[in-house]
Amino acid sequence: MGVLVTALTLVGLAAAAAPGNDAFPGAVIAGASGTTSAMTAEATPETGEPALGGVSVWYAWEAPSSATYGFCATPGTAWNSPDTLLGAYTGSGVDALSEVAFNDDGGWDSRGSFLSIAASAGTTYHLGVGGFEGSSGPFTLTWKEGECQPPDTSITQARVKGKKLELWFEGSDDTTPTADLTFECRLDTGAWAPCTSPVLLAATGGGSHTGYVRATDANGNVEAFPDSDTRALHGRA
Ligand SMILES: [Ca+2]
Ligand SMILES: [Ca+2]
Repeated sequence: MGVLVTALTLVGLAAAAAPGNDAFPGAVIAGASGTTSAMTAEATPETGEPALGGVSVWYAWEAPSSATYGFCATPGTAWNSPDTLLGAYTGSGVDALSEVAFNDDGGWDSRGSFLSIAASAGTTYHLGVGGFEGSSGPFTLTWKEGECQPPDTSITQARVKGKKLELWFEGSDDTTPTADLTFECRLDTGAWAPCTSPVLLAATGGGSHTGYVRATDANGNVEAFPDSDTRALHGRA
């Protein structure tokens, strides 16, 4: 029994080692759009590879059409979330790549990496995800035609009106004009509903309540990390 437990432990340790797409060309991703979750922890550099903080993982993607495609490496909100780097390259070897685009900082807290490339149908692009100064951890890679960087909302003012929470907010985006953003709001775990600033969110009782606001841009990118404001509401309307 002791031997079996030891063997299982070793299997577990092996699974926590380098990601499966650590070495170029890594994992194949396909299609006009998609999303995949991955990890840069324990990733290693290869001789001659582009500067990706020494924690590179790789994806190979063949463009299904000639168009602009956006790629986004989005870290989560967990304690071990990385500050990602993202590069798009062409070429056949990890030490002979030509950079098409590169991004360090993007997104709501500048830890994500978002880029767009003018892709040619049938050309294979290599996407490398790394981390600033070796920062590593879990992230999500998404891609779609156009661009994939979600907008960012800021709650600029909040006011308690009895059992209601009134919020003023504004949004910004890399490509969509502020006036063309759409917003959704909710109170606590309620359903998202279209809203404009200022919004009045009604609670059924007093106590601590949290209002959330998220934006969607013209390319359908929904803010992943909504802004929120928590207030103690009064028991009476
Ligand atoms: Ca690597
Ligand atoms: Ca956008």
